[in-house]
Amino acid sequence: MSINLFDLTGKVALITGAVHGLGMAMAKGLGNAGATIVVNNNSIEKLDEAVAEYKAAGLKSFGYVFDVTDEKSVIEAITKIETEVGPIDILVNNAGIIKRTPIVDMEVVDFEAVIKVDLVGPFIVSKNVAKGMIQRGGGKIINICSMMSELGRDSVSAYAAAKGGLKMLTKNMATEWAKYNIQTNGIGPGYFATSQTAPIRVNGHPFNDFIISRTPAGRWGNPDDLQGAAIFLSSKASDFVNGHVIYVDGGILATIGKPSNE
Ligand code: GCO
Ligand code: CA
Repeated sequence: MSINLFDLTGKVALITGAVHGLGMAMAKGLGNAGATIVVNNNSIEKLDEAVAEYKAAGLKSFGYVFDVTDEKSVIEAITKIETEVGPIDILVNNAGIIKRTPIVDMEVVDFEAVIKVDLVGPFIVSKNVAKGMIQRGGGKIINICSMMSELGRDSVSAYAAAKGGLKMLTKNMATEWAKYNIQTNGIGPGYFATSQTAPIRVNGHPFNDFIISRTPAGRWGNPDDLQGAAIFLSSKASDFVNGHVIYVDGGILATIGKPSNE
C-alpha cells in the first residue's frame, strides 16, 4: 500500500476569482490532484466561460456569482456551496485587483478599492469559511500574496500595502486557527506571464528585460509553476505547516540583483 500525501480526492476547494491567470492555473492543479473546484466571480459571463474551461479539462467544477467584499453575499454563497457541492475543505483567497498610479496622483477611493478587494476580501471570506472548518475539525486556507508583500515598486502603493497586510493576516489566521487543525499559509508569486502583467511585459516594455535580469531563473513564471505549492499547501503534506508564505519567484527574493552590464 502506498500513501499519497498530496492526494486531494473528495476535497472541495473554493478558489476565489479563479476565472483566468494564476487562479485558474492553481485551481486546475488542485483539480488534477483530485479536488472539486468551486470558483466565483462578480459577473456570470466570465464565470460560465471559466467553468466550461474547467469541464473541458475534465475537472469537476462549479461556479457561483458573488463579490468577496460583500459579507452578506459571501455568507449566502458559502451556505449554498456547502449544501450543493459539499463542505469547503480548501479555501484559496486569490481574487485581487491592482491599480498602477504614483502615490501623489492616487485618489483615496482608488487606494481604498484595492485594499478592499485584496485585503478585506480575504478577511471576509476566510472568517466565514473558517467557522465551518472549526466545527468540522480542520481545513486549509491559502492567501495569495505577492512580491509586493516584501518589496515596494513605483506606482503600486495600494497593492503593496494590501499584499503586505495579507502576509500579516496570514500569520494572524495561523495564530488563531492552528489549534483547530486549520493550516493557513500564503503563496507569493514572483513575476508571471499573465494578463495582469501584460501592460508591463509586452510590446517592448522596458520592465520585461528588467524582470528577466532581476530573476535568477532568468525568465517570467509560467502560471503552471504555481501548482506544486498550491497542492502542497492544500494537502496532508502540509498538516504542520502554519503561517508561512512560499515565494514561487525564480529566486527574486534571494538576491539583491546585479548591475545590468554584468
Ligand atoms: C506590478 C506588481 C504586480 C506583480 C506581482 C508580483 O508591478 O504591477 O508588482 O503586478 O506582478 O504581484 O508578485
Ligand atoms: Ca468532502
